[in-house]
Amino acid sequence: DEPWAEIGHLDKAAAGRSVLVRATAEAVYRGSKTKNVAFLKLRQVLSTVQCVLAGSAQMMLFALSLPKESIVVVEGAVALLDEPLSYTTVQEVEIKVRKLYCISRADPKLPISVEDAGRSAAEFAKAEAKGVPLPRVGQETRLDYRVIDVRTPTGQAIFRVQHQVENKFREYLSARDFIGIHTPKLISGSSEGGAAVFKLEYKNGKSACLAQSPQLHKQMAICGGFRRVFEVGHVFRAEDSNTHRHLCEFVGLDAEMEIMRHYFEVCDIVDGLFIEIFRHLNENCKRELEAINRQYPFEPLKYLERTLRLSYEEGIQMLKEAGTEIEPMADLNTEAEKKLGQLVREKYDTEFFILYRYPLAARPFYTMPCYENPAYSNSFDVFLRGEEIISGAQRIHEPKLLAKRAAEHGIGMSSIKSYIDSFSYGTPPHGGFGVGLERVVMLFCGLHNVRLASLFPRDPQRLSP
Ligand code: AMO
Repeated sequence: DEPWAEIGHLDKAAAGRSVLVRATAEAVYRGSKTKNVAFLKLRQVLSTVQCVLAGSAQMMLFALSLPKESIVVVEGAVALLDEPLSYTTVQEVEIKVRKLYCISRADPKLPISVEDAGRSAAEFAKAEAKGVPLPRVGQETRLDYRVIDVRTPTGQAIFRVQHQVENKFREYLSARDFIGIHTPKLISGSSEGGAAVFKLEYKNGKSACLAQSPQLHKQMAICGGFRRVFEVGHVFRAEDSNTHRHLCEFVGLDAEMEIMRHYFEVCDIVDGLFIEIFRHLNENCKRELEAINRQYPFEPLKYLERTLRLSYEEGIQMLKEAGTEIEPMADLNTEAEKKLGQLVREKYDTEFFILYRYPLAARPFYTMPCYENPAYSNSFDVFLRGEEIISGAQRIHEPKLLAKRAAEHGIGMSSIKSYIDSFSYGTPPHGGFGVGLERVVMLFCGLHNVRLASLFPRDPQRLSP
């Protein structure tokens, strides 16, 4: 029999059982009514349980000397409680401790406390109103001590949600004949055009770039005959963007597929995939979403069973009618995106939609122009609560046009020659999309900063921990 018990599995049915639990000592209290009793609150992930120490004065003193966040092992019996507890997640039972061991003693002076890092704005306000303000830990300090910061219920919950999004992405696409691939992150030139690229020294006098996306190689996988591919991989952007939604390194969920008739086939995949992700999170991550909601309150995402598709022109029209000044053939700025998100929500009751047929000038060089009107393109962005989470498009698969477009964007032929040449050997029409994983988690969970959804975020100021 496996002697180790998990706190999350302790319930009424476990009463009477002998258990061995390894967990974090979140807090120790001296009994207030009875003198010879101490209580130890143990934590694993999102679950906490009360342990009672009675009988041995030596064990009680030892418990009371344990610094918070130490790792302990308790051996004891699960006992039914007369009244449910409110300060632990396991409420119906407690553990009557027979033996207590300390496996790893935490520094008694922790740089930040888990409790402080996990407080909500409402808690701070309430304490302040009472005249006993609570210590505030700034975001940068929290990120400096990320291994403590992510022990909060919110921290644990966010990365479980992230894991589910990633898993669903793989699962949904695998079930539709996509195969997972891995493209190089060390590449010879920029993959998205533009200057936002990390350059580094390679071997033999060559210089290299960190891939800004798997764009070129995921398309080359289509040239390689794979028909439908996806990748979950790191993406590097050297943009000097100090905003709530830009990271210098993030996780890209990318897909690329043959198109049989129309690039809306790519939108259909995005549509089905995300409806499935949202359904899954709402049904299977209730505990995680509740934990996040306690610290950062948010409303459940409003979305339709079939995702709203709005043309860029319709979007512009809505913005104009609402009095927003807008350049019709330029890309939307952050403010306009937010505003459009709000207008769409009011009109269509959804916070998730696809905006398609962008002006060609606003898109990367590899984007297929619209056949009927080449000032536009076969492309789309997807918005969640007024912010972009996905870009996608049909790609140019005709090498001469591709080379011409690259030149127009000022992209040197030398670094992308093998990419352009790939389209000369027989390539089906194709398209795809790229998702920012941290953005999806941030926006679905109503978080105010993408750094909260990145385990060890990298931004222009931060390269550590
Ligand atoms: P794009 O550059 O729009 O498109 O990136 C795709 C998605 O990645 C996320 N994202 C970011 N997330 C965090 N920090 C950043 N600095 C950042 N930049 C982008 C966004 C965005 O929608 N090759 C194309 C995709 C394609 O057409 O297949 C591309 O990279 O969620």
